[in-house]
Amino acid sequence: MIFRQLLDGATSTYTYLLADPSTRAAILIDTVFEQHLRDVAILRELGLELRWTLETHVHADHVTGAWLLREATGSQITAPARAGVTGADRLLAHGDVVTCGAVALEVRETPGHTEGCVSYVLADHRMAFTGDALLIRGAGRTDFQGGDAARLFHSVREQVFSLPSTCFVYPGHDYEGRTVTTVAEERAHNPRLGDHVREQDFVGYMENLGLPHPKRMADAVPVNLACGRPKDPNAGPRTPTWGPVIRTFAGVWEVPAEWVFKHRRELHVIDVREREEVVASPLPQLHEAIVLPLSELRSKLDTVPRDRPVVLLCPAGARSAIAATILEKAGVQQVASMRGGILEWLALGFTAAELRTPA
Ligand SMILES: N[C@@H](CCC(=O)N[C@@H](CS)C(=O)NCC(=O)O)C(=O)O
Ligand SMILES: [Fe+2]
Repeated sequence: MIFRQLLDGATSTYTYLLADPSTRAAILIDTVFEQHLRDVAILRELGLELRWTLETHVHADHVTGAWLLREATGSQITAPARAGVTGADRLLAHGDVVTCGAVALEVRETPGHTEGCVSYVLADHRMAFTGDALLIRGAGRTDFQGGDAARLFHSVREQVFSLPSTCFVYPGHDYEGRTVTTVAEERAHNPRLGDHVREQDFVGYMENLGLPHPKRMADAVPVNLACGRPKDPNAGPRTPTWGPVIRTFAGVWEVPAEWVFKHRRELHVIDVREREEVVASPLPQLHEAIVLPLSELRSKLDTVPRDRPVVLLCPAGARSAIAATILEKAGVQQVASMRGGILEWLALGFTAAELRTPA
């Protein structure tokens, strides 16, 4: 199985990617709206087709990326049946199985953090995704959205701690950067829910957490109840439309050399090689390209034209990637690095002169 654990640092939320290596079909568990382009990038770079998005619950601290991903990839939105959401393609109840090629996830209702929480367990019981029911050495709070400490106690004991002791447990969040635990570890060492803790101790513990409500709760919950569909349908991180621009998992906007060639007269092309390199290099200067070396870029930001999209290039597309990031941070709206660089340009059979604009 292909497996990735992805982090949204702003909310300490984990998103899990599971995919079948032979059919390339993929599942994402608990996506984050703001991480849309990251999720699309990892799917593209690993050659995966997103089949399902899964939620462990209606989140109170962040907005799900499920709706954006369905728009972008045609994936199907699932949600726990008891979560009360509208707009899902499939509602999941206890005992249901979500399959995706050879990957199968069993649905276990684990209410208590919220009324509609579920956990997902791999069919061979090697991994469980517990959302905020069981956290590493902790448990999700139980003070809103139908939360109930006694129910959570039974959910974890009966649905998670009954799994094999070696089963890996992947939580929905970790606020200390811990990534994974096991059933045995939590049974032995979880201070709230370990085998040594009685139900009334857990309830007393949870009633006295005294946490402020999540900062984004009032905005996030209604949107999550609509599967992440924002009130403004154009909101959210989207792929630009000025060209076939993609955001890589490395976080760089890129366009293909072939497209740059065809559209070169509608762009500003900037060569970020050093000046002496442009003169001495066996790689020719593309004639209409502006030479603005990477080492000068930060101090000459105001010389970068902004009236057309800006495409950056260098020998292989490495330095131009950094340059694109610098310009993006400087507020240039339409900017991308040319994938593969001048080497790719030449490999495609284009010559240096072809960037010349006819007089
Ligand atoms: N400071 C965070 C709070 C996040 C929060 O309350 N997280 C919930 C999960 S949605 C939780 O159960 N936290 C457990 C804990 O902090 O012990 C925010 O404002 O978003
Ligand atoms: Fe939560």
